[in-house]
This record gives sequence, structure tokens and C-alpha cells, in this order.
Amino acid sequence: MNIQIINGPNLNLLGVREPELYGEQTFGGYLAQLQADNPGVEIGFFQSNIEGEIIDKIQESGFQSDGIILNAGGYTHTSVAIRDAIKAVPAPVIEVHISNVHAREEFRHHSMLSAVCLGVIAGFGVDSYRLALNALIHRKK
Ligand code: CA2
Repeated sequence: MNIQIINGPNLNLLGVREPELYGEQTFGGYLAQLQADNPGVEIGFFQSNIEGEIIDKIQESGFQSDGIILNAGGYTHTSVAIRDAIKAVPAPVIEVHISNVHAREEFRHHSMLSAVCLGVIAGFGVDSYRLALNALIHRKK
């Protein structure tokens, strides 16, 4: 099984800035543990602050992988183009958020992406990614 994680803008700052909101763990450290706990799954990781690069990665991995775990960061709330890319690929996409977006500012309550994703997981810290991975692993097709 091959799963691609895609992180959007500013998520490269995880564990470095705003630990009260996004936790103290770096994503690299978390990912190493997630991979070690799931040896049967090949987990790819990509982060970009650039919308077009995220779209390129969705197009590429969306035809090659068994699923995508996408935290599009702030683009979640704005990007028609990322929504179109998700809709265009056959791989299931799970939208994840570290924070509970519904407990935050109103502009974070709406996602451009949710309707074209398999599902949404938000508010469990970085463990939102583990929950998404488990959902893809145990998914009944
Ligand atoms: O909760 C999430 O995962 C978000 O996708 C994070 C985005 C935010 O715009 C979404 O509404 C919810 C922001 C990512 C910023 O990441 C940082 C991480 C550490 C320090 C500063 C920013």
C-alpha cells in the first residue's frame, strides 16, 4: 500500500512556531514514528507553500497511490483549483487538520475541499494524520 501525505502552506513551521495551536512536535519526527508503526505502508511526504506545486503533487500521486492525506492549510478555505485537482484524480483524498477548524475563526469553518474528499478529520493534533491513515488502511471499497 502506498499513501501520499501532502502538507500545504506554513506547515513546514510545525514544532517551530505557535506550539500552543499546532503542538510541539516537528512533522519529520512524527512521520518517522508513523512510518515505523506502519511498516506495510509506504508513506510519501510532500510539503509546499505554493498552490501550483500542491496541485502538481495531487495530479501525480492521485494516479499512483492508494490514497492521499491532504492538509491544504489556508488553501483549504480558498482554493477552487485544489478542489478541481482532487476531483480529477481517482485516489481517495482525506482532508485533515491539526486544529479544530470549527472552534476557530468563522472563515475557517468553510472548506472548499470537503465535498470532493472521502472524509474530513480535524482537531486531533498531528494524530489527525494517523487517524486518516487508519481510515485509508481499513477502508472498505
Ligand atoms: O489546523 C490545521 O491543520 C490547518 O489546516 C492549519 C492551517 C490553517 O490555515 C487552517 O485553517 C487549519 C495553518 C497552517 C499553519 O501552520 C503552522 C504551523 C506551525 C506554526 C505556524 C503555522
